[in-house]
Amino acid sequence: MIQSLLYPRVTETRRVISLDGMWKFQFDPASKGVEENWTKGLPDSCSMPVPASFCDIFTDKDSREYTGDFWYETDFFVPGEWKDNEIVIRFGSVTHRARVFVNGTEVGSHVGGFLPFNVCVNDVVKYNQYNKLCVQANNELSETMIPCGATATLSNGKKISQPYFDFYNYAGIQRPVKLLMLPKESITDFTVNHRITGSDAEVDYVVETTGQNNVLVEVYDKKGNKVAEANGKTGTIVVKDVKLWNVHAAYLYKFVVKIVDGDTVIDEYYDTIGIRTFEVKGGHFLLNGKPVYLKGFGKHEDADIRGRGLDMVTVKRDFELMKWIGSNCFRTSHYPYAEEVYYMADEEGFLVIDETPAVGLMESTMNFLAANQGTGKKVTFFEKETTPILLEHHREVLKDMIKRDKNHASVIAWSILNEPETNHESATPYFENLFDYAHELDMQKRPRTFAVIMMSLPHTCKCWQVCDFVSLNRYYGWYVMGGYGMVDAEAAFRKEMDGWGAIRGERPFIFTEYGADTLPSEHKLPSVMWSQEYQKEYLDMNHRVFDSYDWIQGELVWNFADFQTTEGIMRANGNKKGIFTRQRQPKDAAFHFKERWDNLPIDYKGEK
Ligand code: CKU
Repeated sequence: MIQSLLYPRVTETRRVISLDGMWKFQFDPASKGVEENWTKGLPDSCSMPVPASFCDIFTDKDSREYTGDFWYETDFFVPGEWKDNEIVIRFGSVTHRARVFVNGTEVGSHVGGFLPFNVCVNDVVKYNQYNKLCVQANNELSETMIPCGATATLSNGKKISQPYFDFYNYAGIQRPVKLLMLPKESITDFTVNHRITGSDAEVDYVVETTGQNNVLVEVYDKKGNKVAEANGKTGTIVVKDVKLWNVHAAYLYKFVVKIVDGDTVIDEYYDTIGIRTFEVKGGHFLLNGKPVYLKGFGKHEDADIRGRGLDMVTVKRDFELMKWIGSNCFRTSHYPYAEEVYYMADEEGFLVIDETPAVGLMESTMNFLAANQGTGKKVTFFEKETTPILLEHHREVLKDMIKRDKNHASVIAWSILNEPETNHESATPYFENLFDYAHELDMQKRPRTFAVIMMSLPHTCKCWQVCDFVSLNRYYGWYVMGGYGMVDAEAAFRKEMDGWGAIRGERPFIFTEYGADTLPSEHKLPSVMWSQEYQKEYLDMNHRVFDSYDWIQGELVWNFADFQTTEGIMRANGNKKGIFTRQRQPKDAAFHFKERWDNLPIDYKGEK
């Protein structure tokens, strides 16, 4: 079966059964599961909710920090009337690797922890009976997959994850698992691209199917009236008097795709799609041709106990908070989020910068030391023997992210890496390869960017030119020149911005990170770093700088909420740069942002 990333939907021809709930779970530190037939059932398991990260559920540290192979098991029933169809198990994500076994037979595998994959199980399932599903998962980090990291072994023989990134390496079956029944001849993909022509829209579309029969596309408005239709696997649909999708004013049409043979509907799929255009032009972001200033957050999928497991209560609360505070945008730092998040962004009219999990592509102190032990010489990150393998995997992930997310009106841009090493020219070909590929894959040709680390400056960064808009992560007043040194921080910040101003051409810039760790318990007059008062002073300084350059076209503060990281002297039980606490309550800075963002017009610094 062709790998389809379409979001599972029930229609006349399709069925979906959720497999979420309590599964069986077992660690496999010796990686002996396959050999010992765990593929048919786990010998000594405990129960485990799906979806969830397993880590914070346990009360002992060995389990929380567990690194290596671990297994999940459940039983699923396949209805007899599904015979002669395609039977598929669809994982929203398994972090970071998975091998899937049904009734003891391996039916598929996947590498990469943040995107969906399907396994086809027709040949191995028993109909009208329960079937056994076992998943061997693995959460070890390496330099040949994204996110990058290492796996070390402690003196007691246990493995430990060493992420080259600043978020906890949560793992498990973290997103929903679904059993699908699809017809043999089915729709595998569907792509749209919009053009506004006066009061109408032209929507170019491409449908992919597994067969030769004809395809129909129908568009319905909110009330359920058919407003347009077209015939054929590719074509253009004209939507008259179009209601455009807009910031906080989303309008979604229902697109229905059918494979037909005369009067018979062989397959039917639908999706909710907003019609809009988005481009970078003349130094501005233009949504439906009008300038829009980006206000919002870098986020994480992160919450108490469930870790990175999809939790719709948290997702909904986050959107309520993002609306309350007056934001209009977020970046899915540092990996593609669950599909449910993008559907909510479509509905709520939020702009999303969609990011791959390419974080940690940098000689951090940890991996730099390790690399040097072996070779005795310093290699830059993109000059390693393993770089081609990393690039291949990165391309695969980019392809699947764009394939999965390309039809969302909310998705306005692709962030292809976060804070990679860019000060050596050996990095440039790696970037060009991926940026070209993103354009090739995306029919809408969304603008492309990557988040530029503090050490990459106007005169040192060798890669910013590949961006359609440049995204800076900057911490003047926190990691450098913090506290009473704020006055110097502001001067240094302005100096850097003047440098960019001189070379940027027409490109707009945004900030994808700026922030200060802040403990909600700490107040101090006058301020000290970590106090709520300092967070406000830090933000005031940053905003003063942003407001004095008209080519700075957006501000996404780091971070929406406090989040879990690996323990260490730099982090007080996690990163505390949240504007909200991890429990999604406001710090003082939240009111500061509300005041600012409620008063910034949507076309702030737009053409007059
Ligand atoms: C954030 C050197 C800046 C690294 N950057 C990446 C992000 O993942 C971190 O959480 C900064 C921080 O708070 O340090």
